[in-house]
Amino acid sequence: MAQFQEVLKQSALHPKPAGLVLQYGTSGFRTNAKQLDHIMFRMGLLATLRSKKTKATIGVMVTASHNPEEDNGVKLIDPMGEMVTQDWEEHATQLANYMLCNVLGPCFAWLFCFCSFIVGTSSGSLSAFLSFPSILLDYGLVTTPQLHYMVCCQNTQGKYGEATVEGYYTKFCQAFIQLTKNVRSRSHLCLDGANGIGALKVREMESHLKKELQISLNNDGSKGRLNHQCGADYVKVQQKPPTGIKINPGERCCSFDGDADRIVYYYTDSEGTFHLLDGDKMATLISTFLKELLTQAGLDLKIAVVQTAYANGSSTHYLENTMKVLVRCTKTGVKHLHHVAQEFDVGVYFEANGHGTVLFSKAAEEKIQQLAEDTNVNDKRKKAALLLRNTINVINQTVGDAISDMLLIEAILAIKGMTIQQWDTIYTDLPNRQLKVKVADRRVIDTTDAERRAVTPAGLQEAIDNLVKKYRQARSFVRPSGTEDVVRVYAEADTQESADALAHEVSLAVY
Ligand code: NG1
Ligand code: ZN
Repeated sequence: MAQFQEVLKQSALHPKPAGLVLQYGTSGFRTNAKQLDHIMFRMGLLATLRSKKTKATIGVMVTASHNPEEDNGVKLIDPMGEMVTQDWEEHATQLANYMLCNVLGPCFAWLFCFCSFIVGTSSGSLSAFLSFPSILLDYGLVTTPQLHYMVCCQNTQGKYGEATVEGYYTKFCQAFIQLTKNVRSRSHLCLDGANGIGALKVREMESHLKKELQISLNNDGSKGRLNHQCGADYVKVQQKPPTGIKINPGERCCSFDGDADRIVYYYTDSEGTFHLLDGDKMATLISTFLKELLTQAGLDLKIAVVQTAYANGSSTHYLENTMKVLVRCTKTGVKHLHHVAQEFDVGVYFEANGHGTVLFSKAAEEKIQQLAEDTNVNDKRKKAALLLRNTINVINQTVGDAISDMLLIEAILAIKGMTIQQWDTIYTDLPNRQLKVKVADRRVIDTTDAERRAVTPAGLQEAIDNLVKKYRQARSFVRPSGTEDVVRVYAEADTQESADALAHEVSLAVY
């Protein structure tokens, strides 16, 4: 009971603002940083309980991700580095909004025994967690995917890698160097770090790359504001390059988001036209590469690409009809994509916004490993198996990771001798537009069919269907955001004018 009193005393130092109700959304709690103090403290408690339940080390990541500097967020990471399960999202919401003694009273006798969690932040303070007896390690400033990696390493006794930032760089950079060791010409990459933690970490990592990848770093946090007119979300949604960066025609560029779990590529052509290569283009390049290697290796493994409703229709068409790859669509939020990708030997998943990775089943990894070590196979199969093995090692399988994705894409382009323009022409995106609509209560919109159709309010879907019919190759859907108080509208059509007009008309139907 003394422990219970102590926690209540500590909790009183982090009071919940009266009337404030927050929900654990698509990726944890997200709101203005000033409103999050009590949430931070309570997430320390929840991490302790989750550790107790899973008998493993849990992660707590503090990050504003792609949102503006004044925002912040916090989320839990489960033992294998994946997002916390859905039933615990409910517990998180309860714990955030109710009186602590009502929620936690019964479980206090055993609360802090045999449990541990680790914390990391992409910018905010971690002080709310440091008084917890269950805290194992404070990693300080790390990217979100680095903390996911640490959790997995902690719980697999180092089998996935060493649970340090150095260990992270060593694992992924060594794999990159191995993967590209027979490739001669290497060009240079222009990187926008969104003034976030990713820039800092790329700088730290550079010596491990041994000059095998030349990166010029912009928006490294020395001047600009986090995610302000830069970063992956800005580039993707605005469909233009970050402001203030000089980009030479044809130059290969990429942008991270503020916590480096998203990445998008782009270039401008000789006429100054901007070309975006988003998560869909990355999923296509990666799955094509992997499928070719699996064929060359003679391995019969089932590969699939997992997307969301935001995936460009052209990408889905190309993957299904030209590449003959199985495509699955899930609800928005990487936890959903991750889950479906686990059903396959090789599951490539990406949100269009550039958040994604590749998962390999245990059986697939073992088959690849066996073939790579087999002395009786021909050179072609062996070479493919070795490339596959190094590809597995360059990928952060715990979560979408801008740094690891960048190394993977750079390696694939180098191995294939492909320019960003050649990659871009694999298929042509349908023009599209994303809008945000502010409504009184976004929760009145309920969706089905992986968020592609609205069930409520009555008549909304019918109105959208009628608008879509007016345009060619058109598609549109609406859904309430899980991270912002807005409804998102997406539209695509045969021309940019049509996509813009459709998105506008659908947003009027949402009011
Ligand atoms: P919401 O706000 O639920 O649309 C956004 C992104 C998600 C995901 C989360 C978490 C879009 C359309 N939505 O979710 O894909 O990345 O943020 O960061 O990009
Ligand atoms: Zn992010």
